[in-house]
Amino acid sequence: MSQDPRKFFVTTPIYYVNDVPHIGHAYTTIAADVISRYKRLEGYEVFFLTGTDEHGQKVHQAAEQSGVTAQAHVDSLHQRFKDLWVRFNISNSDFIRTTEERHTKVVKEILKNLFDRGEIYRDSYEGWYCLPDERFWTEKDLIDGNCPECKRPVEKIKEFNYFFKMGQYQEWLIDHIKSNEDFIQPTSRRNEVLGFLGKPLEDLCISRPKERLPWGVPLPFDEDYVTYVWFDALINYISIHGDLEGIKASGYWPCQHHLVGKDILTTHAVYWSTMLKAMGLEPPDNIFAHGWWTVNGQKMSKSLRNVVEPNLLIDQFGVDVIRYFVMREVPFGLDGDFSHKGLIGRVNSDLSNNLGNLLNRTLNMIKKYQGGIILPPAEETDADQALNKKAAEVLKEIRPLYDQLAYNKVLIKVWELVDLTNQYINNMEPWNLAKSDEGKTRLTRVLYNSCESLRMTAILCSPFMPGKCEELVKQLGMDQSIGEQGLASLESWGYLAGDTQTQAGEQLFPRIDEEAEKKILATLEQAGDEKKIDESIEPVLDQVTIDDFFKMDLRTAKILEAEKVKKSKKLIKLKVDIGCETRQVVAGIAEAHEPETLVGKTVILVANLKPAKLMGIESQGMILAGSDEGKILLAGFDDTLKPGVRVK
Ligand code: ME8
Repeated sequence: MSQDPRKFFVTTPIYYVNDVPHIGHAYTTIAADVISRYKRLEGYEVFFLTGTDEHGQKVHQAAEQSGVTAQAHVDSLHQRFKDLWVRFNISNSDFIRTTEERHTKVVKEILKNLFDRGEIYRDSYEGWYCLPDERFWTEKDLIDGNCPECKRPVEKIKEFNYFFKMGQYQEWLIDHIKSNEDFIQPTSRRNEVLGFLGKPLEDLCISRPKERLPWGVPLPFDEDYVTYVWFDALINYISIHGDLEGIKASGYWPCQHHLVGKDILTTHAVYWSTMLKAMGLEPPDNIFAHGWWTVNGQKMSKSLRNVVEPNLLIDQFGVDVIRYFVMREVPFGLDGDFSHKGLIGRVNSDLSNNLGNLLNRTLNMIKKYQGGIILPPAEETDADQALNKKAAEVLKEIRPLYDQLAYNKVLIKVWELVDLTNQYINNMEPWNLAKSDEGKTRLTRVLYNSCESLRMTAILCSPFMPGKCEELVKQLGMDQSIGEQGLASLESWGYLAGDTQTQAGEQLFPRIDEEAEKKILATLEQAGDEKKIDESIEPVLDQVTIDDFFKMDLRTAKILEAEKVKKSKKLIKLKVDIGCETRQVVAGIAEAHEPETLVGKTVILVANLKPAKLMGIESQGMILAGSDEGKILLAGFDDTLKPGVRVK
C-alpha cells in the first residue's frame, strides 16, 4: 500500500536533546504546526511528528560530565522540548525519542534487513576523526589539519567499520532530483544538492566501535558496534509507524514534507533518500530546507549567550504573536534576523493597527448602533461587491500558497482582505449611515460584511495564531469553533448567522507603546543576565535526607598508579588504595592532569558506586573533582589523611 490521498504526513527534525531549545528549533516546529493545522482544516488526517535525537558522542560526554547515566540524562533533558511545544500550542501527533524501544527495535530490524541483503558490508577504514562532530574526514577535507566544520583538532583513526553502499545510488538520486522538481526545495538548495552529487558519492560509515562510543543502538549483527547517530535518527520518520510493513500499511508514506533547516539538507536529501531506496521505500514527496535565523545579526549559540529563549519571549509577547512574527517576517527558505524591535514593529502595525483595530471598531459600532447584535443584513449593493470578490479571490489564491509552504505570502494575502475591509468601512461611513433610518438598514449590511470578513480572516489565519483566532470568532459571538466551521464555511459569503449577539472582550492585540516597549526590553535583558548566571552554575538538585546522604560511602583514596587510557583523550586509569583494598578507577581527568603528577595524591572516592565500564575498562568507583571550562581540580584535603577514612 502507498500514500492514502486523505492522509498527510509532515515532520520536523528530531532535535539534539542536549541543546537548549531556542527560537530556531521553534521556527521549524511552528512551520510544521501551521501546515498541519491547515491540512486538518482541509479535512486531511494529519500525522505531525517531532521528537528528540538522543544517542551519540555529545550526549554520552555530557552525561559523563554530569555524573549521571546517559539514559537518565536524556530522560530529563527531552522534557524541555516537550514542555516548550505545549507552550507554543504545537499540535504534534506524537513525539519520538530515539532511545525508545519502539524506535531502536525498528532501527535494528532495518539494519539486519540491509545487512542480510548485502547493502551493508564490513571494511577497514582509516581517516581523520572529529570526536565532537562524530565524523570522519579525508586528508583533503581538513583545514589547517583541523575539522573543516568545527575547526577543532582531529585524530587519525584506523579501524574496522560497517558501511552502507550509498555510492551505488548516486545516478538514481541525481535522476530522481532532476525529474521531480518539488522533491528538494527551495530551488537554490536543490541546486546545492546536485552540486554535491557532482562529485563521486562514497559509501557511508554507519557504525562506531562500542569501545569508543558505547551510547547508541547496537548493530544487530555485531555487538561490538553501535549505529552511527544519523543512520539511527533518520529512521524515526518511519519507526513511528512501525516496521517496514507498518509504514507501507499506514498510508502515510511517502511523507509529504520533511521540514529541515539548511544545515541538515545533505543528510536528508542524500543519506535518507538512498537509505529509503535500499529499504525499498519511495523517497519523501518533499524535503524543504528553510533558512537560518540569526539574532541581531549574530549566530545563535550557547557560547555567545544570545540564544533567544522562547519561554521568555512567550512570557512577554504571548504565543501567537511570536508564531505570527516568525512566519510573516521572512519568506520560508531564506535567512532571517530576529530582533525584539522587529517583533514589536509587526505587533503594532499588522496585528494591532490593522487586524485588532478592524475587530475593535466593528464590535464598537455594533454595540453603539445595534445594541451589540449582528443583525440580519439588508440586500447587498454594488458597493459591497468588491469585498465579496476579494474574499473569494483570497480563498482561491491562498490554497496553493499554503501547499507551497509560502507562509509569508499566505499572510500577505489575508492582510489584503483585512486592509480592504478597513477601507470598506471608511468608504461606507457607518457613523453617517447611523443618522437615518434608511442608512441604518444599509448599516446592517456594512457591519455584517465586516464581521463575515473578520470570520474569514480568523479561519484563514488560525493555523498561524490558533488561540487568538478562536478568541476572535468568540468575540463575534459564534459558538462554533474554527475547526467546526472548517474551510468549507468560506466557500460562499454569508455563513455567519445574521442575529448574533457579539461578545466583545479584551483587545486581541494591544499596542506596545514606547513605555511598554521599554519595560519589555528591560525585562528581557534582565532575564537574559540572570540566565547567564544560570547557565554557568548548575541549579541545585532536589533535597535529600541525611540518611540518603549517608548511603554514599566516600573514602580517602591514595593514588598508587596512573596511566592514560589508550585511544582516549580524557580518561586516565588509576590504581588507588582505600585502606581495606585497592581499586581500579577510570577518571575523565586526562586533559588537565599528567598521570605521573597524580601518583601519591590523596583524593576522595565514591567507594560504593556500582562498577561501570568506560571504554571497556572497569571502573570501581568514582573520584570527586570539580570542572570549570576545561579546568579540572581534584577534591582533596588541606593535610594528609591515611587511605580508607570515611568522608562525611
Ligand atoms: O541536526 N535557524 O538536530 P539539531 C533556523 N538531531 N533553524 C534552526 C536554527 C537557526 N538558527 N537552529 C536550529 C539535528 N534550527 C539532528 C537532526 S533529524 C533526523 C536529526 C532548527 O538540534 C533547524 O530545523 O541540531 C535545524 O535543521 C534543526 O533545528 C537542527 O536541530
